[in-house]
Amino acid sequence: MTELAQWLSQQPVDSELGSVIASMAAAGAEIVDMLEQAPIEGLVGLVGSVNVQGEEQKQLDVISNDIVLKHLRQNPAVSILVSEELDEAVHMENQGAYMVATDPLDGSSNLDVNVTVGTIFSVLRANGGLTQPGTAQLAAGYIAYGPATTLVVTVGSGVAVFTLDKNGAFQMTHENVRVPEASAEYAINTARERFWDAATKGYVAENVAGESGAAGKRYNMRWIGSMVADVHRILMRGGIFLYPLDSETASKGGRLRLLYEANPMAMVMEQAGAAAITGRERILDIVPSGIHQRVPVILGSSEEVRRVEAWYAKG
Ligand code: AHM
Ligand code: MG
Repeated sequence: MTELAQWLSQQPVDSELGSVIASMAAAGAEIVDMLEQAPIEGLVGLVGSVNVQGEEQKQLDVISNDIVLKHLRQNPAVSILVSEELDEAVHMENQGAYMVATDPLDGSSNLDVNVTVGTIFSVLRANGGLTQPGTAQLAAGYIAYGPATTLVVTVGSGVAVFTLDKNGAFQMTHENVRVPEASAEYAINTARERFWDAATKGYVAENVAGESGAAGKRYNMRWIGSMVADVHRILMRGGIFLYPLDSETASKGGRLRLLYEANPMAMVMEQAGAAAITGRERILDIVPSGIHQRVPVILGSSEEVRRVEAWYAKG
């Protein structure tokens, strides 16, 4: 088996960039230790504060953020941290070459029901400024805390998957993962149908129509409501995930955040042969207007993403 450190040493990345990925992996191992004990320790529910996004923070969101911050502070290669849980970017007292953008605990509304959640991360050059497009990412990935703890990472040459073993080491369990181009599974929060635009309504209606619809095949709907879990399913067996711009999220630009949700997932998808768009443009091409910017997200199997894109092109 190939351990993460060994794999990193074989990748076209310098040892400092490799160390940033190793720090995120170490933070993930500590977060899952904490999550496994959280119900016993009584670490559930809200902390009583609201983050910059106007969302209530859970205790575990705050603790996970602290764990990531601790690991990155210990790494002299990292000089800037952008986090979903922190209003402002953290500038460390070093000249480290790298910046990390992270959602330390995505899907935390699922924690009280023991559903897979995860840590998402994006690594960029620190000297490129806070608002670099996703194409500038040097590495990206996520750690999914499910039945197994899974690290998914790309450094721009394919996607590798590692599983945390009992000794605390990440062992490679899939190399060069490819998302199937065709799929018959879609993921969208259908309770929001009344807010959808014509393209989303048209695409989903075709899927619901099954064999008699324009797609000519029967679809299944799978929605976990935890982006890491939904994206991981798509990475491993194909499918499409949609959180489109709708009439309710339009004023904010969308639901999901560009720097630490959409961009890292888009890089993983593209590196696995899949696609990621807003409906009208490639996610990785967007130049952010702010560190907490939101965007529509449509990602997954390329045939399905192209179908949605065709719907957007109609109007
Ligand atoms: P979070 O970062 O506050 O956890 O929000 C992100 C989550 C995603 O994991 C998930 O895809 C989406 O929000 C679910 O949104 P909704 O509750 O509107 O269905
Ligand atoms: Mg999130």
